[in-house]
This record gives sequence, C-alpha cells and structure tokens, in this order.
Amino acid sequence: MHNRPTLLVSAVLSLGAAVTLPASAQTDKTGLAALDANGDKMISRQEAANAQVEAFEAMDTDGDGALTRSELKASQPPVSADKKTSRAVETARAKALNRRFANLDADGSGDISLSEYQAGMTPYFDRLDTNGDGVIDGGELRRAYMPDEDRP
Ligand SMILES: [Ca+2]
Ligand SMILES: [Ca+2]
Ligand SMILES: [Ca+2]
Repeated sequence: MHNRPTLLVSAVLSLGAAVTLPASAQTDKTGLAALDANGDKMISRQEAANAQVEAFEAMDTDGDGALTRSELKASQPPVSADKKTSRAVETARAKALNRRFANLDADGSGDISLSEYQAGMTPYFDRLDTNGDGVIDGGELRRAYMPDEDRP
C-alpha cells in the first residue's frame, strides 16, 4: 500500500499550496482533494494553477496583490516549540524563507506578484509530471516521493 497520505501531502506542499489551505482541507487526510478539483485523482495544470491562485490570495493577507516577506513568513507552518532545537530550527527556517523569497521575487522588487509566484511554482509541477502530459497522476506522485528501494 504505497498510497500513503504523507506522500500526497508532500506533493501538495511542493506545489506551494498546502501551507495556506483552509483548515478543512488541512485536515483532509490525503491533501490531494484540495488540489484535485474534479475528483479524478489527478492534478491537471489548470487545477495546480487554480490552487496556486488560492494559495497566493490566502497568503496575501492585506489583499494588495503582492506578497511581502512577512506575508510569506506568516504562511509557514508553526514549529513545535523545543527549546533545544528551536534556535537552530528558526535560523534554518529564516534562511529557507530568504532563499524562497529571493527565488520567487524574480524582478527583485521586494515583493512577490501573482505571476512571479506562479512562475516559481511551475518547475515543481513539471518535475512531478514526469511523462510531460500536463497532468500529475497518482503514479507520478508515488514515483516522486517513493524511495528507490520501495519501488517494484
Ligand atoms: Ca500583500
Ligand atoms: Ca517582484
Ligand atoms: Ca503526467
């Protein structure tokens, strides 16, 4: 049984959506349903694009059509507080945030527009869509997240 929910959640995260999904979708065990609008167990480019718009709008808390660094930071899932590791974790997260922000802010304007955000997410889709048919199916999700030794 390779169709483990965590794999699907990882895939959704890679598409940049899960961290900002509504609470109802976050409690969805697969996470796929939030992206798979028509329920065919596959994620089309259009569904991914729609999810990206939703994710963007959810992160753009002041609704000005651009993501600031603090808006992006606020979208990160909370870390469990452990005094021993929290400092290192926070440092790593801050670095990751800076890298992510710099990658997405392609024109260096200091905020991320929707088109910059979508352009930044496209490579994730392309990487998952290994046969290039414009749809991510369950097999492609599993191949992307399954360790080699788990493969048939
Ligand atoms: Ca904003
Ligand atoms: Ca920008
Ligand atoms: Ca495909």
